[in-house]
Amino acid sequence: ATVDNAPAVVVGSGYGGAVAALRLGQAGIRTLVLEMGRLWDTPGPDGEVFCSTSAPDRRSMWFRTRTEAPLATFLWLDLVNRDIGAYPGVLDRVHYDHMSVYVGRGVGGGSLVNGGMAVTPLRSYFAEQFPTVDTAEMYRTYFPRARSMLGVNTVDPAWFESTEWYRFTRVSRAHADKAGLRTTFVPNVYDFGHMEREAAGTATRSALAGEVIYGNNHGKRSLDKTYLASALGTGNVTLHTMERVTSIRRTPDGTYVLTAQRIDDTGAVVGTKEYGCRYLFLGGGSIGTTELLVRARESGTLPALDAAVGTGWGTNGNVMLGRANHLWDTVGANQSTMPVMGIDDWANADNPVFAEIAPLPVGLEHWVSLYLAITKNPERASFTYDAASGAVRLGWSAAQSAVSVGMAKKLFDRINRANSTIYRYDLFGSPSKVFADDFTYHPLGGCVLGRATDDYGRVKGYARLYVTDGSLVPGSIGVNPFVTITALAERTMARVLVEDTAP
Ligand code: FAE
Repeated sequence: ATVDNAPAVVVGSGYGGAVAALRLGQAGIRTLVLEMGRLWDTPGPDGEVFCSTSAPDRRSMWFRTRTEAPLATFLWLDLVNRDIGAYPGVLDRVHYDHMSVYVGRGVGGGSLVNGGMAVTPLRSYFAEQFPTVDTAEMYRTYFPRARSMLGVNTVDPAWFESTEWYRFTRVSRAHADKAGLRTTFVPNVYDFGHMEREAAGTATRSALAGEVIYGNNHGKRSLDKTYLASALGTGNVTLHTMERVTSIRRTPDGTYVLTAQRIDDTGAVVGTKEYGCRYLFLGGGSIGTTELLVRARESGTLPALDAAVGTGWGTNGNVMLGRANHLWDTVGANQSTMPVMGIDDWANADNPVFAEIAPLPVGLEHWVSLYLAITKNPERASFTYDAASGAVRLGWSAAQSAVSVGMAKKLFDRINRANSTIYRYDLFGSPSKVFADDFTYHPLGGCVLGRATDDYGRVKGYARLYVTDGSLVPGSIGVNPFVTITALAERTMARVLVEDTAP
């Protein structure tokens, strides 16, 4: 294969990749972004870019023949999942032995499929997780920069109190109140003005039409509309889609050479390309970037990578669960898919938990209060390389998930006791499964800041190689992670562009 050269290459177009691309482009550095997923801008046969959640088609999931939605069942019936054709769909579920990880695939990465919750972590917990980072500077400069670039906004409290679309949230708030627990509004990147117009019938429905995990056709400020649009607008950034980076090596003159497979809509590899670059930014996400670097170290293409590469991975303590409400406590058939409130018990030193009040928009009354709990699970896992198959494995165990469950259970037992309610047993597959602890939406770590990299994301052992994504976060941040990932990437780029790219 011939080598195409660019001064800078960015792997992945999620939060970390998008920030890197924009700031490189603005600095006048010609940059190539390599993304394994599609560009989601072309309507399908139904006139929409993304498929609906209620009738998912091949656009829903990354090369699957059946969807794998987080809620497997409802009343134990497999009503949720559908057979689909294999296609580079927007949501992937990556399976490891005892943990599967949901990630977005496409230009915009996780921003295409996520709930849009844009939460700045508690300052004291950020400082605990990142002891070498200047916290004052983060909260003064990089968090505000990230929020403003991402288009973070908040629901109008008066509208929230009156709309049928957030009745489910108000019910959960009342139940938390009864247990003496604090709730707090959570900002979002979904345009709440658009959402109010959806409710009024003057805008096409997206959040109010059940759209989220397979993409939002309207209303959401995903990265393709924010950072990436600005990056392309600099004129210095080029984007290649459907190209999966499989290996990284370095030539004696210090050029990084990436091998990328070009895939087609059936998943077949239709070509292999090589790209050479002087500056390499890894934004493949916690599992994407970590897999690339673990493979590079273990297969000997980047042998000087630190032993910390592949360690310090966690699930942000994620657990999903549902409570069964009394018949008179209806949550409503109409539910917005964008969560706007959390139960904040993080200050409880005995059992810190932050729990998002999540929607279950199936279009009928179901009396379920659903939650995504973020617990302070201290368990971490490492990735290993299997030389025979070339596979990278994650050593997370079921016992490590049980720690998150124990913490979530403590909080929700309290809420159930105060309201004389019970858990729902019919949502996660087997008749006894109350806590969904076998998947995470928040993969974090693997190339932790200050351990696998220096304090700015420069990879130890290799000059001009950087990590800018969720792999920098040491397994837990206590809230939904993309604002933190974006702010840390802004901090890295501000430093690197000043110190490392001088002519
Ligand atoms: P990410 O956004 O995953 O981007 C990585 C990109 O790199 C992807 O586009 C990949 O396709 C691409 N890629 C990976 N490997 C390669 C390769 N070898 N070659 C080429 N391309 C590659 O990484 N977080 C919040 O803060 N609030 C929420 O409400 C929220 N809800 C979520 C809901 C769901 C269903 C999911 C799945 C996640 C949610 N998250 C939420 C998590 C959030 O989306 C996630 O932390 C960020 O997307 C991670 O950003 P990164 O830049 O690390």
